[in-house]
Amino acid sequence: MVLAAACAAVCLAQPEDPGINYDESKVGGYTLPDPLVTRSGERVRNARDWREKRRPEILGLFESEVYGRSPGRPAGMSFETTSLEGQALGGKAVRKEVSVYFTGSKSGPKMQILIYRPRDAKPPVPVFLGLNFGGNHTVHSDPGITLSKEWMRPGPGITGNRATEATRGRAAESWQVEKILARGYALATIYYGDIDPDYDDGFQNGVHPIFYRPGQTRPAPDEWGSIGAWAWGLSRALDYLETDTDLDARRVAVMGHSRLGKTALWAGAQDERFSIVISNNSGEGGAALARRWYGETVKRINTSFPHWFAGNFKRYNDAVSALPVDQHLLIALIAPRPVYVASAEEDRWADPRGEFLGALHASPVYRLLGAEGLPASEMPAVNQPVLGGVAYHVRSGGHAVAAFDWEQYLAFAARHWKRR
Ligand code: GTR
Repeated sequence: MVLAAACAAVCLAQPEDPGINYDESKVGGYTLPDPLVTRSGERVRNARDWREKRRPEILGLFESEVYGRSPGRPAGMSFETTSLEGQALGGKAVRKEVSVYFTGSKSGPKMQILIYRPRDAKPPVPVFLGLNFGGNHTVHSDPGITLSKEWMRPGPGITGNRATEATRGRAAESWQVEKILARGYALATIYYGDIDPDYDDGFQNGVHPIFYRPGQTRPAPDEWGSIGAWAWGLSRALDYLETDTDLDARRVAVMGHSRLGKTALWAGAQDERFSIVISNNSGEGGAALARRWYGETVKRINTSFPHWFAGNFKRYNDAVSALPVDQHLLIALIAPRPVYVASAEEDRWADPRGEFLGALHASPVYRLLGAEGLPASEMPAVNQPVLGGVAYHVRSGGHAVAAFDWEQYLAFAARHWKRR
């Protein structure tokens, strides 16, 4: 699988790396920034203080120090339905493909959204939205999905950095399209490389150059990296969903795995139109606390993937305690909207306990806003989800999206969407 391959390159070297710790007794002490105290020491006493003072402060810090500032919606952006099939998946689904032309020009950067919705569900249908790693054609073996022609990382079934038919349906396990449809929900998905190919090219390809000022050749140190761009793409997809009367743009769950789990959190933190946010094994730079010395570190992620974060984030490589935020505050930015953080037991690189603590320490903000936090104070047993306004589970097995994960996400969404 693409994910396993991506991890293999980096993760195999871990045991020899003295900067990487897997011993819980060596994690050491750390002090987290208090979600309910501003930088100037003012206590956040109510929803209004949070909204007007602390939330903008935290959001601004994540922008300038971690992911970088992103632009808004380009004025000329346009949408085009490129295919529509009313009897897809043996008659169970309507399948649609939509091109999003970011600048309005068909020859400029664009992304292709693949949408399945249950044919027998009454519109408007709630949506799960997520970026995929290998092209839209990998999420199901359906021969009607257009094969991606975009750049792909070398691997099985990839020839000259382009996908071949051999990769069709390869990620079906991770997407569980039939399960989503059976619940009465739609799935909308986009190949993340449409937005920004995932390699360090100094931000020459992808969407960054659209926004360069005259003479600018790369983002400034406080401007978006690739995670910022992918999250921006999710918001542009939501712009489209708002125009599609078969879909309910007020009930969109943004979901992502691993680097795309980091992306889902950042998208949900910035764009309050997302109704639910789901982070699957997002690890460092996602739900896991950066200050915990366990598994991947800030320095390591910035070294392996120099293009993911804002340039400024590298200043914390050897000074993580100087970060004015930590990842619980990213989750807190999603409050009071429901958020689900999921770990996998063997995914130590992502620090399951650190992910749990990220969810736990975001919870005071949920409670301040009158929502339910995480209904647990200790990490739950394996395969025992805890579901509140903040939800968490640690699944048995490794770094992946499994059917078990989807079952929890679907139940979580049903529970929250029913209440509205
Ligand atoms: C790893 C990276 C993780 C995680 C993962 C993935 O190599 O160190 O932070 O994002 O890749 O996205 O598969």
